[in-house]
Amino acid sequence: MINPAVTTGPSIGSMGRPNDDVAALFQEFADLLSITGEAAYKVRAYEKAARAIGGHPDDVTALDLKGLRTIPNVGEAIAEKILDYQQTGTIRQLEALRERIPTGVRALTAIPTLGPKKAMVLYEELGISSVEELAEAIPAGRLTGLKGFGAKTEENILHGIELLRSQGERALIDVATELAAEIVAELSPLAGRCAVAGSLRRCRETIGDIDILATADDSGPLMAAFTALPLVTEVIGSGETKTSVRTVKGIQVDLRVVPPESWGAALQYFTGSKAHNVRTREIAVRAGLKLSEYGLFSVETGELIVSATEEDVYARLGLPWIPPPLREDEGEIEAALRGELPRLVELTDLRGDLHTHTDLTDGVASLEDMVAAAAARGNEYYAITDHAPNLFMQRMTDEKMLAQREAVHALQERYPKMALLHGTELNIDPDGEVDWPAEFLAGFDVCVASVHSHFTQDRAAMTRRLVRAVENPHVHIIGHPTARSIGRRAPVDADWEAVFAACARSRTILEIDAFPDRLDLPADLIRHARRHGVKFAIDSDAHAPGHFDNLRYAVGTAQRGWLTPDDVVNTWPLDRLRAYLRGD
Ligand code: DGT
Ligand code: CA
Ligand code: CA
Ligand code: ZN
Repeated sequence: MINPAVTTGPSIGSMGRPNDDVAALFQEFADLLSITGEAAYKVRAYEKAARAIGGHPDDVTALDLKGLRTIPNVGEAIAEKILDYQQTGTIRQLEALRERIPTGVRALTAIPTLGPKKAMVLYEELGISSVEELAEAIPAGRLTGLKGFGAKTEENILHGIELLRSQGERALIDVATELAAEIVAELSPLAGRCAVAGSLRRCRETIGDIDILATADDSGPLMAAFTALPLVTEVIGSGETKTSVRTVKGIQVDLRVVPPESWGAALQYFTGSKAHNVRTREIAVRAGLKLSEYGLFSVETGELIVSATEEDVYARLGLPWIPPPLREDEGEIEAALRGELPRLVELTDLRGDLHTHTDLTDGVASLEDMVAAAAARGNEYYAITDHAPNLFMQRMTDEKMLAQREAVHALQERYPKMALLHGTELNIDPDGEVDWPAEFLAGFDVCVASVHSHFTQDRAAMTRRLVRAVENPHVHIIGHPTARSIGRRAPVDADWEAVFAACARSRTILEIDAFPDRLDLPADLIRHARRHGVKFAIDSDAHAPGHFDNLRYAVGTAQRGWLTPDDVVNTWPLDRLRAYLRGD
């Protein structure tokens, strides 16, 4: 579930790994420290440790003090806490903080636009300890006169509450994907066929519940195996065709079992979306047919016409098979009827990665390890883009950057099949300026520029800021353009029409950042930008080799944005990419 008090931010990894559990505890520790007003550097130290632990290849619950100290960003104090966890299953200082800060205050920090300090003020001054109370207190004028809470702040908080409510209790896509894969693996040996349907198959950015479909002549053994899975915490309901459970992650999972001959129709039905299915059913009705999860039937005779595969079902409706990410009734039926469905970009189309980090800044792996992992994935090119100096906590200097460039050039000799590009991730300041003068920027092969601060500027200021960065001739790519953090921070407010027009004019690329809590640009804005002729980069923004696996979520997002390989610059051969970056 998306609960900012307990998620591990950008390092959410595979479910149930001990490192992820420990990382989650340190992230929670950091969140709680920041609520108590602890110094920012200390909070960040725990956040960095959480990321490092989440990205560490070895099980941290099996390491001794010496082993723990080899993890980047893990010092004496943090290593001791991990040892504490090994012995007691928790961290004493964390338990103490949990006792001091009511869960209600932690719930307040779930509002994307409300920082921890302000949440604590609301609790201490007004006794507000739930989102509902706060939602009532603002219109009732209870915050009026409270120091640090002007009209603009109140408006921001109300907007944040709205955002929180509209998201509801939805899971991030990586958590849902890994949970679903585990369940499918467990059930497959007992089923004829078994696969994921619903919003997860459509690659939606967040998942309400997981839908799994299986075939069997007798559903009994499958249902029994499903409810007996160790990760099931509660059986919500169980019948012959459908069983619903809640899992350790709080996520609901629905299993539906149909006869083998209904597979295609059932998969089509339970993949949805509802809006898409309404359209396919209408088409069936007009042809004298009835479409249900059991098949496509003749209305007149009741005879089953097809249902074995999805392709059969679509074909009988006069349609080509439609890729699940397009099934939202947003023009895919019309495009299919015209024979104009896009050839969607796929993971295997990607030839390189244009936004990655190392432990020179906040990454947790060395340059050598990141490059080796990138080569092992078969990349044809790979850009190293560590943070620029204006993100002060990263302590970047010109000297460090130039030394890294030398190291990259030296490393190139070992990788004849992968071109190494030396780049940076610049910070777009409130006026749209970036770190470093033009001469220094000119030395990079690729410059990503991103918003990392001042997220709440008004629309006019934010638009000016982004357009200025887009028009900077040294900026090639805008990183995570809306700067949203799903469940934590709202997207920045900008006139996207103006930003996309500027990107098209100046041939500035927009990123689709693969972190499951970013997925930024979001799919609707991707489609919008594409209509302007903008190009995109599908980037991992990896801070550890494990993060390369997130790329598939960015590909899913790109597919929901209707992108073809031609729209995505890192599917291009390096020559074409370089020419585009140069502006030829
Ligand atoms: P979610 O779970 O909120 O992320 O979104 P979905 O799309 O997975 O929705 P869900 O789990 O309620 O249902 C899964 C699919 O099953 C849905 O996409 C289409 C199909 N479905 C469920 N209920 C209905 C219904 O009442 N009518 C139609 N046509 N389809 C339905
Ligand atoms: Ca669902
Ligand atoms: Ca469902
Ligand atoms: Zn960034």
